[in-house]
Amino acid sequence: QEYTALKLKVKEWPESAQKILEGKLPKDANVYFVPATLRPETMYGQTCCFVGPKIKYGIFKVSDNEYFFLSQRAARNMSFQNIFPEWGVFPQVAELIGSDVVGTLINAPLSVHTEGVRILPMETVKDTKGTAVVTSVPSDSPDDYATVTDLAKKADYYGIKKEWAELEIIPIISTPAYGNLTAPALVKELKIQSPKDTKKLEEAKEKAYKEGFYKGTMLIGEFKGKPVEEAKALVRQVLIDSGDAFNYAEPDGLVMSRSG
Ligand code: ZZB
Repeated sequence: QEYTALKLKVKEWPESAQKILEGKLPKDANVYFVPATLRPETMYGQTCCFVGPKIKYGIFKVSDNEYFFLSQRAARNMSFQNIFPEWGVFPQVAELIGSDVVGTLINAPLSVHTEGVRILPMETVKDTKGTAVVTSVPSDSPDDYATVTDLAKKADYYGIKKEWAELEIIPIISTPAYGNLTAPALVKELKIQSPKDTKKLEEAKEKAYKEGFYKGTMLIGEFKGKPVEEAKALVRQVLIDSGDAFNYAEPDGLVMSRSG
């Protein structure tokens, strides 16, 4: 699986993370949350970024002033893809769980929300896929739309500020079947009630991928008017050229289980 790994720079940590990180990072360090995405063309619509509240994460040193926040498993994989300076080495400077970093303010490259977006909890993040950090595009990802809806409804229960889950969802891609907001349209059509409707969400995701990729047209950005099929690689290249992203290949299950 070939992902685009995005670099979301931390602007402000919550107190819970500050306590843990005290003395562990140089003063001028830039720390990035690193979600892995298959949809770089949707990055204009990022409204937040998810971590699994109970998942274990690390902060890993990439260079003197660059640090990545992701799962240890992803750091290890990246160390064999020339993402860290030394082959197979991924120096860890801190360990946290997702709930420690909920509320972190980060900068999301290309997002219309230039004031920054928040790290929020998502129960369905898998520890075994990508980087276990997931950037949220509720306009085009049914899982993301179901989750932000739920977070806003139960903000107190999740220990977040309601407005963190309510950043405006703007149209990014138009499709013949679902209009300008594919994910909300599918969530409605399939009567998805919560992020726990996993079967229906799986179906919605498949439909959104297919319709978006083969029939979608960009409504925003440098490649506005182009088909998604073309724009995907172009947006990815823009992000890579600006230093905001890099390629990350996920080893397949077979390789993983053979190597332990
Ligand atoms: C932004 C985005 C925008 C995504 C979209 C999807 C969509 P797949 O297809 O199952 O391989 N993702 C990445 N890592 C994880 C994880 N550890 N746990 C849960 N979800 C994860 O899934 C790849 C997509 O699932 C990734 O692409 C990421 O969300 C999420 F408009 O990034 B995506 C129709 C989907 N639309």
